[in-house]
Amino acid sequence: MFQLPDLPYGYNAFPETIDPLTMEIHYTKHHQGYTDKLNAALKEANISGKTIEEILSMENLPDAIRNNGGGYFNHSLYWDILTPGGTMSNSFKTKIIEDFGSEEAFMNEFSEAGAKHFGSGWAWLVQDNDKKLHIFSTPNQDNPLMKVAEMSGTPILGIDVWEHAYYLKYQNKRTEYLKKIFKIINWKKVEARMI
Ligand code: MN3
Repeated sequence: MFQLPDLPYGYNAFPETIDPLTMEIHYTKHHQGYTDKLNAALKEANISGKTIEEILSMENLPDAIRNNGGGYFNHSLYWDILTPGGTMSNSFKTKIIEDFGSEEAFMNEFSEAGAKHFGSGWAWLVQDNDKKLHIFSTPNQDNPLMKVAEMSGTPILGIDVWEHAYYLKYQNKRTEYLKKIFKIINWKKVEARMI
């Protein structure tokens, strides 16, 4: 059984970026819903004793596990890598410059991946087996651990671009949400997820 992870902060942790009502609904309804439905789908499929990473990287995932397991993992990552006023370490900045040219180019490419993604989905920063970082987006609750993803690897940063993540505060302005959320990324945690 998977449990909804505790939020590392209160609903009012970043009111300038994520309004408390959006965070509360997103966490207590959406994330909780994916968690409950994942547990039900795993029971149905007789799967137990595996980590969420092991489950999501299986071949031919049933839709209910793909969607709800993705929702469970993706939101757990999302809440974990936010913090008020995060800054990048020099070593992480160096890695970003090495793989994207500059910090600005990285931010632009990431924002564009999120902004241009059609419909619901996620924007990702992923590390491949050669330790190089890549940016891409996935539809719905898919993620880079899944065989269906256009590129697989270790997800180290994931940003939710479903409308439920930003619509109350930003309405249709997804780009504004992406710009603001970059100011509350916990870069130390992102860096710690690198392989
Ligand atoms: Mn969401």
